[in-house]
Amino acid sequence: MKRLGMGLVGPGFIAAHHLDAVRRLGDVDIVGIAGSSLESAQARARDLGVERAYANYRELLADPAVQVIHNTTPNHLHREISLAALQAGKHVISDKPLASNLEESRELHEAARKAGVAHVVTFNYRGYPLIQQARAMIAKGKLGAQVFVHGCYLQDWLTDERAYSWRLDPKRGGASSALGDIGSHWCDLAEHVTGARIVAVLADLHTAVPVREVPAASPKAFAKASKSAPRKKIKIASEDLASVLLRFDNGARGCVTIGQVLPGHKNDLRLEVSGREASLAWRQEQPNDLWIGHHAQPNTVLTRDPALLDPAARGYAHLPAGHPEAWPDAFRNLIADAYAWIRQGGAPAKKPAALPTFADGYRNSLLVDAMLRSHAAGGAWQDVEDPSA
Ligand code: SOE
Repeated sequence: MKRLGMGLVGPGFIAAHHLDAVRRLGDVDIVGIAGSSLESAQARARDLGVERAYANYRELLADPAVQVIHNTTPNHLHREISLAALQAGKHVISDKPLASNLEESRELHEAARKAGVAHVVTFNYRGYPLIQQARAMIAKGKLGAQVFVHGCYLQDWLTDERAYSWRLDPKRGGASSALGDIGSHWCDLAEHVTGARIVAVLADLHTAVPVREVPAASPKAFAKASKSAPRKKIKIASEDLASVLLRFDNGARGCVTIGQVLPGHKNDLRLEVSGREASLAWRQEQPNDLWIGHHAQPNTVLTRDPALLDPAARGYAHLPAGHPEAWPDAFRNLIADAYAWIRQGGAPAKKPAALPTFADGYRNSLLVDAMLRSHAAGGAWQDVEDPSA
């Protein structure tokens, strides 16, 4: 098979995982990485074992050896870089959220549609085998009519007031903070698994840590606050906590809690769907188990075992039962689907069913926007705009 060439823009925590996933594919060359300067790109390239460094993303786009761009920059740079990559005819894999706000997201979605290339957003939690199992079971009607969809996405890495991230700065993080960073994952997963759409939301947003002592340099996600770094106090207006009620187009009701200041919760994404016949519950920190709840018979736990999975989910499990698969494996599954689509030229009809695109990224921005509007309206129900309706 002809090898493909990829290049990456962006220095953060997630860049290493993009490269790791690509290396595991075995048939894609990592051509190089671009940064905000040649020096920073060279330092990062050395750390990550990448041969070539580019002073900026334009040089990377100009390299004919690169067919695929991974955009792992902070949110405020997504629009400019992804647009330029699409215009250069490159396939694009962008981190979530797709862009800083709804307007930029719409623009990227439209540009991707016209570009005729593959366009992917890293809603990577779709890549778990038991998420695909839950989706397949629901599609086959195993739960009966859906009644309630609930869950949370809770983290604690912003608990300490000395912790800071560009995500809290609206100029770099965009219109929302916790909602865009991790609420986006939960909403995407809830719609992907249920096959239903959220049509209305009622949101209560809150900033539990309204003043932070900001270090001179912005740390990466999950980095511990250093005691000695010079700091200044700044006011924070972005939400670090959110409670949202949901209405789905199939009549189901729902609720979700999002927070990044909740001690003890590391990467605690949970999703539960209850129907009239059965319930399913899945937890990101124990991703190899799917709980199946019943009313009139004993509950069960389906442990990830390729032999027991629905055919639609089996391809996402790579090890026999009892050999846990986790976050990097789910991420790799998403990247494998992305490259399968890229090898088909990004033809819409050839997209793997589980793969999230710029259309899903735009859809997600519509949801987050409705939550921001609901909070701004004092907690009133807001419809989620549906451009296809
Ligand atoms: C930080 O909150 C973060 O790294 C998110 O940005 C990722 O999308 C999530 O997968 C893990 O947490």
